[in-house]
Amino acid sequence: MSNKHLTPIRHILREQGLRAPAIDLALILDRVSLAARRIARELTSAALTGELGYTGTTNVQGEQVKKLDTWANSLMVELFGDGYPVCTLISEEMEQPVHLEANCHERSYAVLFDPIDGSSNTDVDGPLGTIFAVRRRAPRHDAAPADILTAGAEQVMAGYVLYGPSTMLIYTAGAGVSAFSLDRSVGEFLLWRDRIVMPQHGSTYAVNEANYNAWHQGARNLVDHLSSHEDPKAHHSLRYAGSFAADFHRCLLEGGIYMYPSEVTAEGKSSGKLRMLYEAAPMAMVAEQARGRASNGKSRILELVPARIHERTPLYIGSAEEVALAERLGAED
Ligand code: P6P
Repeated sequence: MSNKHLTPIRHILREQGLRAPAIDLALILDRVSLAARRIARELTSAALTGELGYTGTTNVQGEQVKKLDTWANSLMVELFGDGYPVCTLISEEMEQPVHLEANCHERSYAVLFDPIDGSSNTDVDGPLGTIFAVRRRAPRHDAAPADILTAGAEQVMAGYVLYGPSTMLIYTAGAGVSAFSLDRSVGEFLLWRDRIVMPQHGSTYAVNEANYNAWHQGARNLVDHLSSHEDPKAHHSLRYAGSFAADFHRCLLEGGIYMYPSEVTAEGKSSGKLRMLYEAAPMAMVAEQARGRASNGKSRILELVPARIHERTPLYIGSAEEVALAERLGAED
């Protein structure tokens, strides 16, 4: 059977070894796919429709909110509003979860997402992403997210959309990583790569080096090592897109590492920037399903249990060798 006509829905319905019933995941992936196509269309016309720029508000993260952040978040809430079997939505743009009691059934799910990843790129036509995770809700749950605050290993599906020269949708449901490219002529995502395996090492690293002086010494040692010309085999080039989805996509296909080290304050405290539930954990599932790794500098991301829905973490993610090097050099010490 030819793969070139496989859409995400047809693809997941063929998958074996999933972590939840295929029909449930297909219904959810259908909504994610539709959101991605609507966002892709909006991004291409935003400059002409006045949808660029800021709303003038700040989100729960304390970040200035772009018009496209708000628009994309509202779209996701709307699409999942009648989105059985999803009853709970958690977003970077919403302080509290949205709970849709009417969608609570024997099998209910939460979708956790960053609707527009890389917002600093919206007004300069840079790459952007949407990152999503799917977790199954406990049998007897209510609006409180206690049963969602578990290790990332509990995710049943995760992935991201990359809005670049093309629009790509990448997902995993525990049976490997698959990538779909949007055929704009028919408005469908079609299978591009199946069972993607991340190279064990790469030749690029992605980090905002402007924060170098605020990092732990271990993170500085790591970047000094990767950027050193002493050992040509160890040397990596810096590629930093300002969008986690874009930088991670390069690691997935060509190897390498993306990192966002914690920054140490004057009081000696440190915390990361990336949010665990809807940035680090979903991408960690994709990375591990492609034989890559994801760490907070000390521990496997998918073993960490967040205490709050917007909890942040330091992050080192990508090829197994580079992430192991980050841990070996004590990046967060
Ligand atoms: P900085 C976007 O807000 C994001 O979460 C990632 O997509 C991106 O890699 C990072 O933050 C950019 O942060 O501090 O380098 O602008």
